[in-house]
Order: sequence, then C-alpha cells, then structure tokens
Amino acid sequence: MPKNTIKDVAAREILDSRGEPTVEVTLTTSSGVTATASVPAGASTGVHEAYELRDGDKKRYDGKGVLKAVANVIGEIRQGVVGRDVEDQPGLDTALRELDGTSNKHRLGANAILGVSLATAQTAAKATGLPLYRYLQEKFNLPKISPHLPQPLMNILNGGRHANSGLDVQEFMIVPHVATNNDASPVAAWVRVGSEVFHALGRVLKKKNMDTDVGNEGGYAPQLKSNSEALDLLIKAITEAGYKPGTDVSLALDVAASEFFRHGHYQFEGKEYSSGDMVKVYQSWLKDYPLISIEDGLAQDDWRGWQELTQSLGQKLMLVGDDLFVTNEDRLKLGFEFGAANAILIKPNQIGTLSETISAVRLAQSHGYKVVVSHRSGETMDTTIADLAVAVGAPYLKAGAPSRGERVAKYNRLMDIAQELAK
Ligand code: 2PG
Ligand code: MG
Repeated sequence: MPKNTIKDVAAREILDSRGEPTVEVTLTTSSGVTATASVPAGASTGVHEAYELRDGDKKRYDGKGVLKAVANVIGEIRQGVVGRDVEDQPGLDTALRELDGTSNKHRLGANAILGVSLATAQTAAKATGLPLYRYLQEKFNLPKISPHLPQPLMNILNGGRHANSGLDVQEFMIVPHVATNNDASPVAAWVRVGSEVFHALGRVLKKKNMDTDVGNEGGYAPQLKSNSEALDLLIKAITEAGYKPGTDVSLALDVAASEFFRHGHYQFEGKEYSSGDMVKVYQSWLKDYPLISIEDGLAQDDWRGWQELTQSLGQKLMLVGDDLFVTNEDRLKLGFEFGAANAILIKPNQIGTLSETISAVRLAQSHGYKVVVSHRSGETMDTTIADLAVAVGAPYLKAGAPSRGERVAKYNRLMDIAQELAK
C-alpha cells in the first residue's frame, strides 16, 4: 500500500498572462500534502500539437473558456486517479493517456491532462521533501549532476503573432554568455546581463522615438521596417550595455515560419520565398550577426526544406524544431530520418504529460539533438519548466524577456536553483 495516495483533485479556470482562460489544478494526498500547477497556452500553435480543449461558447471569453477541461479534471480524471500512488508519475501519466484514449488527447483535453500531470509531480516532490528538479531526476533516473545550468534565451523584441510590430520573425532573442566572479552564479550573471541589455534596448528605442511598450512575452514591440532592422537594434543594445556582441552576448531567433507559410510559399517581407530562398536569408544573416540559433526557420511540414536548411547551416547553428516536432517522439523520429534540425524545443503542453515530455527529451539527447525547454506566449506564475530544464540537463531555457512577472518567475526560479546547487 503506497503511503501517499491521491485523495482529491480540484481544478478551476484562471487567467493567463494575456488575460485568457487556462486550467489550474490542485492535488491533495492522503497524508494532507497539497500543491497546485497551472497550464500555459500558445498563440503560434503547431497543427500537430496535442489538443487544447476550449469551450467554444461565444458568450464566455469569446469561446476560449476552459470549463469543459475543468469539468473533465474534477469529474472523469479525478475518478480515475484518486487512490493512485502520487509518486508513480509514469504510471499516472499512462493512466491519464489511457483514460483519454485518443492519439492527441482530444477527448479530455491536453490542458486538463497536463494540469493533473504537473500537479502530481509538484505534490510528490513536496511529499518527498525534494526540490522538483531533484525529484524528477530521481523519478526518471536522470543523471544527477548538471555541470552547467541552462542558459536563458531571452526574447527582448517581439514580432509575429506576439506583437503588432509588423515583423515576420516572431522572437528576437539574446543569449548572454558572460560570467563574472561578482555574480552569485553563472545563471545570475546571465540574467543580469540579459536584463541590462533589455533596458539598454529600451533606451535605444526611446532615443529613436520608438514605442517601448512590451508584447506578449515581455519584449519590446516597436514598429519596424525589416527583420534586419530588429537585429541591428539588438546589436546596438548589446554594445550600449557595455558588452561585445558574439563574445559576451549572442543572438537567437524564433522565426515561427509556419505562421507565414501559405500555399507552398513563405510570405516573407512582402515577397514570396521558397524554402531555398529562406535558407539564403539565414545564410546572409549569419554573415552579418552573431547568431547561434534559429528556431522554426521553416514550416512545420516542410521536411525537404528542413533537410536543405540542416545540410546548409546545421554545422554552424543550432536549428530548433518547435512546430516541426511539437515535443512528440513520432515527429522527432521523422526528423532523424530526414536529417531535419539538430535541436528540439520542449513544451510540456504540446504533448500533454510530463512523462511523455521527458521521454521526448531522452530520445532527442540519445540522438545528439540539443534540448531547449520553453514557456508559451500565454503563461502563468507556474515555474515547473525551470525545474524541468535543470532536471534534464537542458543547455537552454527559453522563457521570454527578463520583464513581466510570469517570465521573470522562471528566471528567478533558475537563480534559486543555482544558489541551492552551489551550497
Ligand atoms: C514559440 C512559443 C513560445 P507560442 O513559438 O516558441 O515563445 O510561442 O507559445 O505562442 O507558440
Ligand atoms: Mg517557437
């Protein structure tokens, strides 16, 4: 008889950082331990992602309510999981999948399922007295020592579906590398430098009389004429903050190209581009800017294009599949076959359970693909992804700009972990 069984599961509709509804779940065990987790949501969602159940009732939240998902948690799911060992995460996740019974969690909703999966891990970690990252390492037999905590990929200039900046590229990110002896940890140095560059960018924009309001992920969202203008502004901000582009701070992009792929072409900067044309654009940016990573440089089903992109730039850049892989092992295996990308973006809500998420990470790592653990554009104060990134030894955590509570919560948690590990 396990000593800590699930006694109750509660759920509710809360708001995410964009003011849109999402699911929050609270679990309680037989010994009275309780914890809460909430589920993020995307704007530029891939078509192959697990199903996010929304009510479709136009009278509430413009159809985006999640009362059906909440009802599934406190009804069918609660019934299915009460009495289970809270520390059997793999068993619980399998039970959730089987209860749903569909290939993409269409019946109960991936948002309902993930809420329970995350709340279970949070509760079990609390019950065992371990920090979540350590609990996950033990539960999933992950190597315990991460020699290097994840580096933040900070999206300080927002475009695409996350802002009205007129830019095709969705995320212009900085990657601080610099570490000094004066900071509490390398992570604390990266966060500090990221914040300094972010504020320097604000000053640069202000001087140019440009908008300094922020977009969905906390980055600035000025109206710009071209993507290269955005890259130039980032370089200027890095320099203004007193750092060397490339040496101290590099650049990364999430192009989110599925969003502007129509009828077999990329509608990019007002023209029609082929995959090959897009590859040429990236080659030229790589000559001009200290880029280290491009995510979703091509669309989610453009496998041949991805093959070409990877052959051409895979030795020089991290090429991250987000909409391409959707944290799904079957999609990732296709990637191996095509030789597409060399890294995967990991978002638990794309697949729906923590166990499947960790399994996708393992598969990627065993094939030499890098792992970037990621937030969504719609976030909450939940910090599970920071612990997850540390637990799996991911080299990168992408959690938006160093601005806005729901973004900095993840970076702050990372700094907490760094301090704890340094003890
Ligand atoms: C992405 C994410 C997070 P969204 O495309 O990588 O930055 O955006 O959550 O809107 O899909
Ligand atoms: Mg993306």
